[in-house]
Amino acid sequence: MNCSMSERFHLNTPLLESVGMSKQLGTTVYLKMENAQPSGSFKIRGIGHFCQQLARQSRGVVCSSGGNAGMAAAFVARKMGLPATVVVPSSTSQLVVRRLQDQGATVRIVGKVWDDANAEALRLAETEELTFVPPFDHPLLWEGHASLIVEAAASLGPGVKPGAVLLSVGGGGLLCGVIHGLKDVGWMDVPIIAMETVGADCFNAAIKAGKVVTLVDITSEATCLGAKTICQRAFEYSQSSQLTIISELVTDQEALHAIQMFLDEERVLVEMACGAALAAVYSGLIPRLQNQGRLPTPLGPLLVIVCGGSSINMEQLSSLKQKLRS
Ligand code: PLV
Repeated sequence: MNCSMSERFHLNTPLLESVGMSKQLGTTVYLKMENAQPSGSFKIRGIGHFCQQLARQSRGVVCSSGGNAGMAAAFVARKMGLPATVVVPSSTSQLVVRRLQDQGATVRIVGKVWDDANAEALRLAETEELTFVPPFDHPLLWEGHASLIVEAAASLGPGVKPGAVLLSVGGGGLLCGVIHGLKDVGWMDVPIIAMETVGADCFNAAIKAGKVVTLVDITSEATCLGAKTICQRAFEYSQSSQLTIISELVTDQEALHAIQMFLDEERVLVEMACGAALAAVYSGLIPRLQNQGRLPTPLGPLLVIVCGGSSINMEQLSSLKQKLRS
């Protein structure tokens, strides 16, 4: 049965306390479990909101994606009774292609990285008169993603404020949404730790260059972080004196180690894009930032956005272990 048009598509996700991570950091760590969303990641918040606003009269939607935005678009379109086309690059795993098809989407594989797929999705939107669903660069997406901070604040209860928020950055949509959410709940002074992997680091590269730059290539296995250019709004936020955004990188090996640790400790399997954020805890980055005076000591509770992701199963995990062994 289709959802009514006024209904939202995302769930209120649990906010769990991680005993293991809290012990490691010496402060309470809260996990916002976006992996539990019906599409497997936080993307459904923004994309659900976007489609409610813009796709009601649509002939169908087309989304360019590394995978998870497409999963959200496919899920939402199915609930709205609309056809969905998802254009992914060849770096997207077969596993995700299958999962997209299971959600009822038509999948097209175009180009090597997301930017190539995006060009094709824009072309299809134009020629086939479909609603283009962007994966990260749109104010309605950010408005939708903001709900995860509002929910986390409600779960923490009055008087509890995070010492920092930890998240992953691909094209910057999650970051922009989290900032909207921080504004909504009056937490603008909470530092944000924005994680990318080496080789999928367009945000870090922009900050270093002092302007938005386009990476030559994506060389990380965290392909869902693999936009070559950060969205303009995320870069602008990085330059704002009202916000503290700490941009840091981890290697693919560190992200992989993090997803294995998270599986062992929290019994939850997430993809590399999410591992990038988790690695900030497991690789010792947080105390290093404290030692450098970039995060306060002692640190208040850490809010970790467990962004999730569908590009992972036991087979994928083994193949990543093989690939990254060295
Ligand atoms: N993934 C986008 C962009 O890919 C996509 O098309 O699915 N965590 C997960 C699990 C993700 O899938 C993504 C983005 C991010 C984090 C980063 O979010 P963003 O792009 O809003 O910064 C190229």
